[in-house]
Amino acid sequence: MRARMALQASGQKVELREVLLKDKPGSMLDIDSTATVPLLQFANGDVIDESWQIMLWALRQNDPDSWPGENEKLVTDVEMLLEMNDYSFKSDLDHYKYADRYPEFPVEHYRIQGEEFLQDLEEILSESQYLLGKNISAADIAIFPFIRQFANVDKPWFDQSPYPNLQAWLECLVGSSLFEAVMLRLPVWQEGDQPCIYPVSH
Ligand SMILES: N[C@@H](CCC(=O)N[C@@H](CS)C(=O)NCC(=O)O)C(=O)O
Repeated sequence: MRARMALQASGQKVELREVLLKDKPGSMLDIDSTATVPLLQFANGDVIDESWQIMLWALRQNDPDSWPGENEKLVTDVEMLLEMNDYSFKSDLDHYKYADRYPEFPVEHYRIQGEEFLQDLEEILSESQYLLGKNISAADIAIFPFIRQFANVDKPWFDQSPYPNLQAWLECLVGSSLFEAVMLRLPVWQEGDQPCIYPVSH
């Protein structure tokens, strides 16, 4: 999702192959043993298998909205938030989402663990409209899909939770045209298909 949004924002075109995680194509397994999505392969065979690195690559080609632009300080700031999101919150989110697979604790236990990150974000967003200031940046784009998943586990709970700034931030990003554009469902890729160029030109 975050990689697609960066491609969409930068207008950087790639051939997009939608895959089913439970039925990954052999050609995908051949190029990268981690076999996670997203995966970007270049014509020379180089591969990027981290979504944040794909975002950076796209934005370094073209960054009309100055998400990190050429600003290395901003890149470091995004990376600090992403580290919390990707290495700690993501695991809390998985436990909360699939609490029935982790019956050692009730679902509320996993929610409380995830809330630590929600509290950090709420604090930031009580002082600025977006995570790195008054303008949207790659940090917002990279993190909000995970907060959206967390919120959707129990939306009535999230809507009454003590995080009003986070709620408003999420609503704004989920309602954005950028998010709407990447939610477009594409058919699963099959060998021999016509290339699907993404982002789609209008
Ligand atoms: N570090 C990777 C993690 C990506 C990741 O975990 N992707 C999940 C789907 S959202 C995946 O491909 N899982 C492999 C599987 O379920 O087989 C990134 O952010 O690019």
